[in-house]
Amino acid sequence: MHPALPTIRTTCPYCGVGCGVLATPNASGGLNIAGDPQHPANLGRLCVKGSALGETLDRRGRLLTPRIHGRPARWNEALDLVAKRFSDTIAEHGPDSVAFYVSGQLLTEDYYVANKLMKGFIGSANIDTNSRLCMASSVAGHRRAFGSDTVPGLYEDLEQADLIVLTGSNLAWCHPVLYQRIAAAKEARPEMRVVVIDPRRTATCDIADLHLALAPGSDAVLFNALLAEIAARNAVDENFILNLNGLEEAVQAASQVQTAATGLSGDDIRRFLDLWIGTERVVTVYSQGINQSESGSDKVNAILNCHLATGRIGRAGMGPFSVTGQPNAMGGREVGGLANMLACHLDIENPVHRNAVQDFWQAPKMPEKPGLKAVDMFRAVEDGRIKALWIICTNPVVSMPEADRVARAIANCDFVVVSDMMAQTDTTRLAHVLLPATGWAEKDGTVTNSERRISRQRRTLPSVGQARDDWRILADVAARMGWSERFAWTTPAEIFAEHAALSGVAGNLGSDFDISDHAGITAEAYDRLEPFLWPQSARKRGGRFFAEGRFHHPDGKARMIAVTPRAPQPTSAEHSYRLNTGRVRDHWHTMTRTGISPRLSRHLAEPFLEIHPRDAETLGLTAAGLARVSNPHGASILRVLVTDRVAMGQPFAPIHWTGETAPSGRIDVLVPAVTDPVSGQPASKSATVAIAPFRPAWYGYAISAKGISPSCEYWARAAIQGGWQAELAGAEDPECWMNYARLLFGLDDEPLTVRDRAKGQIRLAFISGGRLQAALFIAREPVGLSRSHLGTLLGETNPTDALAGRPGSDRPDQGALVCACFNVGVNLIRSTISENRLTTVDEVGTALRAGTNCGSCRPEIKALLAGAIHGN
Ligand SMILES: Nc1nc2c(c(=O)[nH]1)N[C@H]1C(S)=C(S)[C@@H](COP(=O)(O)OP(=O)(O)OC[C@H]3O[C@@H](n4cnc5c(=O)[nH]c(N)nc54)[C@H](O)[C@@H]3O)O[C@H]1N2
Ligand SMILES: Nc1nc2c(c(=O)[nH]1)N[C@H]1C(S)=C(S)[C@@H](COP(=O)(O)OP(=O)(O)OC[C@H]3O[C@@H](n4cnc5c(=O)[nH]c(N)nc54)[C@H](O)[C@@H]3O)O[C@H]1N2
Ligand code: SF4
Ligand SMILES: [Mo]
Repeated sequence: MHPALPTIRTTCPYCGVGCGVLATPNASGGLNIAGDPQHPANLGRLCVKGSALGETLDRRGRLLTPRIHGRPARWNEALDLVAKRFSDTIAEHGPDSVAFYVSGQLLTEDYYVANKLMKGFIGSANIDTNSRLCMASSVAGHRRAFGSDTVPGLYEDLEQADLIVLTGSNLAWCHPVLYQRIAAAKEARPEMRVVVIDPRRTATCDIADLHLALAPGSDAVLFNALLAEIAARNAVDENFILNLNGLEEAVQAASQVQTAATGLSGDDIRRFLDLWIGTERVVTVYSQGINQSESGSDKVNAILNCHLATGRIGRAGMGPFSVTGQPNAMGGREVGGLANMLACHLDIENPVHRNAVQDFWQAPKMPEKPGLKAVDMFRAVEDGRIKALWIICTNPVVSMPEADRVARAIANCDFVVVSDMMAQTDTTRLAHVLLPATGWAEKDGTVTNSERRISRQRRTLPSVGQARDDWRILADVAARMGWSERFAWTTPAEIFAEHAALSGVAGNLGSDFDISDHAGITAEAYDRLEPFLWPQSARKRGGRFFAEGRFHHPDGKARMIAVTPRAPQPTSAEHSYRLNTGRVRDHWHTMTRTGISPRLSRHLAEPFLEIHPRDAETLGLTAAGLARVSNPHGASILRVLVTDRVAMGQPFAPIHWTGETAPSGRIDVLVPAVTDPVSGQPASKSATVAIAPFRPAWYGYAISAKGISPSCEYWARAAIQGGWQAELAGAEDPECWMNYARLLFGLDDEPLTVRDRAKGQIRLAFISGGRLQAALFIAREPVGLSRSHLGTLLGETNPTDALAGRPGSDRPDQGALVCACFNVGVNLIRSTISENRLTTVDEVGTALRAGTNCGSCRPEIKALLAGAIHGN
């Protein structure tokens, strides 16, 4: 062990829970990771993604130098070129001919600089962010209701509530530490109730007393029914409603709803209404099942309406709660990183606000109107209105709706700059100039989590190659465009101090976001900065908002919005399935980081389609076979996963696979760019599609210690211990399997080949120095091999084993991985449960350790327990 390298307190770079992480540099140049017991968000807990951070810090795949048209370049050359092309384009076509597309994963300091450069100096509001795909409807809903983008509550409300409603949120997988906090609170106070509203039966339903599998898109109907019932039962808070406008109109609109549209039984709806209305301390948590909709803002307001009418907001254990997805979605909103915001929650269209920010920045010009929102921005790229585009910290070729169209638009743009930490992504591939950014462990700054808590992210490792911090790259370009004095910071601390000072100006104009206590922060104080809740100013420090009924509209009142629910785009005879999309437990978005970790890749290793057994039967789909999903926008091929977790007609597919990991699994090629008219957020969860079996001539499974470069209709690659695996399927047999395998693995050697002509199976193994280097298994049916076993054979010395493709008697097949921390598979858990007649998750933990570290797999273990049948 390295002697006494100090532990550094930092923050997890994944979800919006914003867990504190203890990172200790180790002798091998990496980090040992633990939860920070002192951080208020997680109190020492981490989920599996956070725990595996140490496995994702590899140099492999990193972008090490700037590149111009693919060739390595020097920083000066690259920065000069970016500045010149942006300046020339602006000079010739005006400021609105350029755009930045940035990310809720940037640090506040990076984001601040990007926003200042575009809005204050270039003089356009064409800066938008992947938060448009994520939080825009919540922002719009908050601003309509409260007059500001304010999250009223705190995480501790989740523990203090008597009822938690989770709608459009798979908290168990997407905000695991908050889920665990709720699960622990419920265990301590079993009278606490949890309702999950989701068309799908997710892992989150594990703690639900009631699961409402409503019809997709019908949330506003349900919450309107709730508002109407609140009014009918006189459950409004007579004092609080004095602080509201629009109550009558909202109730009037709500009373029109027909609850049949939810597809729920009258009994279930009544239970929900009784519970909600009868429980004072209620928190309604919502996320992408609400936001990502063609009427997401209305859905948000339908929820806010109920909390406003009952005055259940801003007090202990109650309130609406938009849980943010990305680590700094909130910080991005605070700096004004969306095209329709200014800075510090000020309004771009308000001349007083605009002038105040312009004075503060000493900016030459400011846009008077909002810029282009993400979908419109890429349309403008497509039709040539935007001629220079800078994409930072996001992968739109994968994550934007109509992704193929977005890819074409970027490919045809005159000048595209991409800043990323990784060399090869679907988006970096299209860059004219590629700029290497430092990653999580290498950068200093701040992030804001879902409860408005600002935490330091601290540098824990030296930067890789020539990578530079995003704020510095932006400031260097700004300087080259002629604004060096206004972009002259030398540290993130100085940027934070400026941001905090500007927030004081905003606070004087009535903004909720005011952290002016930190305006003059020194480098030392910034180094020591403890996690704190905003606001932090002479006016207000931390705490909840709105309990006293004062809001940020000019008259100080909140607005209830009359909501007329809208159904999603109808399905048609040809495209009769509604495709739901979302996340899996162990991967993050486009997997550029989590995809490196074998541990995180074992839970779900390929893109899949969850489909109801009756639909599968109708369509002739078989479990573990492949399905082709298509509509006029594009087509995907996905592995079939037959399950009644989804309802008939409502298949689900994950968003994570890319051209790098499974080119036929990119799901956003199918999602139409239909957006919410208020927020501009795309409806990412309701594409209409046709589904048919994809029947390849052959199925394959490959493992290799080096690379695998498949060429066939379907493939999905994943990291395994000591190398890679790939699932394959092809429409036609190649002429020679040996040549195919050589190309696949980039090996010239003679493989050991075993054929079973009767079954049509072929197995080829490349052995070198007595060790297994690579193997390919081909069959006419989906290859029925033990992946968990084969995945451990690379480098092993017994090739017969490799060709057998199943565990020897001394090595039981673990099956799909459930507990990623202790490597425990589904088969072992099942057999241990039945042999020992285990009945609780804790008993499984005692027997196998599964579920005892990060706890992310506890809902799945519970489901296995529920499915276990103990004989007498
Ligand atoms: N493991 C993991 N965690 C993550 C991320 C990740 O990539 N991986 N990403 C982070 C980010 S950026 C975000 S934004 C969050 C997202 O967190 P979530 O919003 O919780 O995640 P999703 O899986 O996108 O969608 C949530 C649920 O919405 C449901 N849904 C679909 N349509 C409807 C509907 O009409 N009504 C209702 N009520 N529900 C519906 C889906 O079935 C799904 O279960 O997760 C964050 N955390
Ligand atoms: N159908 C469908 N589509 C969706 C969604 C859905 O639920 N359904 N969800 C949407 C949502 S909520 C979101 S948030 C988006 C997410 O989609 P994206 O933002 O496109 O996904 P990421 O993989 O997080 O992209 C981050 C990129 O930044 C790079 N990176 C990481 N750290 C840094 C850094 O410090 N600096 C720089 N410069 N680069 C860095 C990573 O390597 C990666 O390439 O997807 C959206 N798309
Ligand atoms: S819940 Fe997991 S992914 Fe989210 S911040 Fe905490 S450790 Fe990171
Ligand atoms: Mo997100």
